[in-house]
Amino acid sequence: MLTLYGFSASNYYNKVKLALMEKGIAFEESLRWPDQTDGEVSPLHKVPYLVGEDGGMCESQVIIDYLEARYPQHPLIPADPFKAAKVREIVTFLELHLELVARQLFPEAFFGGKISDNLKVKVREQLQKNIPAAARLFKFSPYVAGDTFTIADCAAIVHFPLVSQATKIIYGEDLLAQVEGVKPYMAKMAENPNVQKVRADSKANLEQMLAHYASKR
Ligand SMILES: N[C@@H](CCC(=O)N[C@@H](CS)C(=O)NCC(=O)O)C(=O)O
Repeated sequence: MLTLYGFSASNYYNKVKLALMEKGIAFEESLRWPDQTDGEVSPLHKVPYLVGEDGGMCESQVIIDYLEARYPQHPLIPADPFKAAKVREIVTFLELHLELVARQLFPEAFFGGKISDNLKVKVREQLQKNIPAAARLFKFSPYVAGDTFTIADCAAIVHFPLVSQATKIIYGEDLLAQVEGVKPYMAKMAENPNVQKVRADSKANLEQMLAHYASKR
């Protein structure tokens, strides 16, 4: 049996959880806050990490690539190498160029901290460049990478709302709203029962997460 470690309010945790559910792989969840993680499996104490009969590993994309190779049922990455690359390209844009940039706003947007005005300006400039660039890759037909549900959807579904919320809180404007198609895409994805389950679990975990982080300050 596979065990997914982390917490349900984490977007990266939910990216892997959604992939496991969509692939129909049996797994159990075990709650771990970053300070409770196993440094042998997740040396930077980040979540998610996965442990199964083969061993343990961290980094959501590494985990998903492992799951695809190990459990070929219900593929979430196309078999064709070029199409697979195009799916992974979207994941990289979502994470490296959108989520990781917007993440710098999270301490103030979500955790009651303060970030400098300088950083806010810098992040806004980067997002204003990166969002339209990423948007050139998005298909929304109806899935983010084309006509099939892929790992790019597992990433988009969990990362889009955070980029929207963080920029709305910090700048008073959802910088992702400029991308035509995000809203109807998210509405369509919300029809998926696995997405609904992940969202409900995330919501239920949110207050617990805020309390946990507040107790560490
Ligand atoms: N690149 C990592 C990012 C994971 C990540 O940033 N996880 C956050 C929760 S959403 C975390 O564990 N943060 C705690 C920390 O960095 O100490 C992945 O894809 O798994």
